[in-house]
Amino acid sequence: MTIDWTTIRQDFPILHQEVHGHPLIYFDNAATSQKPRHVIEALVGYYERDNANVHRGLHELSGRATDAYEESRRKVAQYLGAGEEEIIFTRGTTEGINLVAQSWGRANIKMGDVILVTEMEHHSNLVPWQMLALQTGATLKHVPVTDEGELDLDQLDTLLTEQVKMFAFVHVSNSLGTINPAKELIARAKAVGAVTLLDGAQSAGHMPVNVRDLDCDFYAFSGHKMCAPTGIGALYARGPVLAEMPPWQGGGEMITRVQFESSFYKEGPARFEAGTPDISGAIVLGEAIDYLEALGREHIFQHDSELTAYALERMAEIEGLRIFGPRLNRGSLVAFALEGAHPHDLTTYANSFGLALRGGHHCTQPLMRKLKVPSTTRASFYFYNTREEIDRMIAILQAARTFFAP
Ligand code: C6P
Repeated sequence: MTIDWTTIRQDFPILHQEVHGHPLIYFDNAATSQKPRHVIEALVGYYERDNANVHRGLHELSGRATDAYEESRRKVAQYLGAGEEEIIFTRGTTEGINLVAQSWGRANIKMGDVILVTEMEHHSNLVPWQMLALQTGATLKHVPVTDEGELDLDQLDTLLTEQVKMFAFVHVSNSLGTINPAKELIARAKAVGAVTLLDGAQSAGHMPVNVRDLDCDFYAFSGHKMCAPTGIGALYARGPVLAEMPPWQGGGEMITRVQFESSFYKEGPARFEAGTPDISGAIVLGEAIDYLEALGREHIFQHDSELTAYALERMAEIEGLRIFGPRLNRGSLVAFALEGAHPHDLTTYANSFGLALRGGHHCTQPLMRKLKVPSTTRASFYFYNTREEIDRMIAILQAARTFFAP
């Protein structure tokens, strides 16, 4: 199947505008992706036709909203190769990981246990485990990152002991682009009896992901990084693990019977979806999945990889530009530093030419310390970006080199 990516670009109304007198180049896709018309119209259509609360009313609209909400759960399950009873709707990756830490974690982690993460984790996959370690007396350890920006797998044998009860790590690093060998790491964790959580924030919308094949216990992702709105995401929890998890938030819809003294909880995902959920978000996440599936994640991955390889090749032409992360086998983002330019100043400079980059620590402060930089500038791509946009970025960075020359 040959995809005409320039036609696909027409599906994204926001991309066709000028910023500061220049055509917008949106290279901040790792922070959030843009939304195709199909998704925007589905959101409007839901509010114009079907809006009602789910699982509550016995009227027509409530029935429609409930059916669409549950249909979307089936789509997420299929997208990840999971069962629909294993998919919990969340606000996004951050909430999914906090749910696991506070529900599974408080029930299973005790004093003396080890929670293992890596040095390249986003704060979302670090702070919730720090909180759990403080609550339980467990110890938090991390797998170091090599100078090439990959996990130091030689250290893993020493770190992965039988004390490790949870190994939580990022699938694709948002600061380095590294694609971690998830399947191998999960197998090694299982061999010592550890439960595994994969932070899928940067992988879910960019590559084929099958949780059964990966064999992880948990996989968390955010809809807004894969063409859906902000405020919705999902957590995959392996059936037998989910069945043993206590609720973490109490309220409506997660109970079967409530008395003053105590309550009885529902089974399955409903136990973890207290209160009115983001109904429209969940439904539209299903629409975004349809959109991505029609393109094919293997095609998206291939296109994004070619763009990234081209960006790396062209960026090598710029003197004084340091690129972070591995050369090969990386996700569709490039973080860099330009000699003499603070990342925030460089990002502001780029913005004056309509180029949206991200400058900052990208919520990976421990990694920044390892790299010995306060922050970096990052360009992150998605399937609607073009080589021509990369050429324009190169011209802007070349001009920046002169502008910021020490
Ligand atoms: N990274 C970035 O610009 P939420 O905020 O819950 O949707 O996703 C959090 C998150 C977790 N893990 C990884 C690997 C991530 O990249 C992110 C979000 C954004 O890189 C915002 S800091």
